[in-house]
Amino acid sequence: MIIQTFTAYIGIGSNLSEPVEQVKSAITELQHIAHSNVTSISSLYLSKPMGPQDQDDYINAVLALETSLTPLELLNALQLIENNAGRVRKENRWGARILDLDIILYGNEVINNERLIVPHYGMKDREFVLLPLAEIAPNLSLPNGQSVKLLSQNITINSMIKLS
Ligand code: A4P
Ligand code: MG
Repeated sequence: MIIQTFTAYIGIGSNLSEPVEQVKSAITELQHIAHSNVTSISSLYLSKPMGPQDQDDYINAVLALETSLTPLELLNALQLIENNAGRVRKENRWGARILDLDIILYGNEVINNERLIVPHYGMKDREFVLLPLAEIAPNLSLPNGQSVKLLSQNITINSMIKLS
């Protein structure tokens, strides 16, 4: 039997409880997701909060995962990691969080259902997604053909700093 695999790109964000450590341990957890292999990891980036400004700066990163999980199975795995990190879901949109794991892209798929919108709805407007993504996948295009590198070159950087 041939098992189909997809390259998914996962956005990682944290601005609470030692965010650098949160992002590093999330990367370790992502390396342990079943039926999946992490194939590249971006640098960590220090970014200004998008949304309410009365919260700390974020640490963001993006990684690539070869996976044979379906998109919803992958989302379940990500939400389990978020919950284990102590994430409490609050009503306040774009508020502070210990760990946020988003599916940025899943192969060339376009997904739009109750639980999942892929490509991630905000990816094209977020320097903290586009720059780390272009770092690890400079030749990548979105399902609609747009170049990630071009998008990353045209986004406002908002004083984001590449850490390591
Ligand atoms: N969901 C739909 N599509 C996806 C997807 N592609 N990946 C659903 C992951 N989840 C997806 O998510 C709410 C629901 O979205 C999930 O149950 C899933 O079914 P959530 O993580 O509970 O909520 P959220 O992340 O607080 O909501 P939202 O609006 O997605 O937040 P954002 O847009 O991710 O923004 N500033 C900086 N500098 N860096 C950041 O990382 N992050 C946010 C959060 C705000 N400001 C930031 C950053
Ligand atoms: Mg999220």
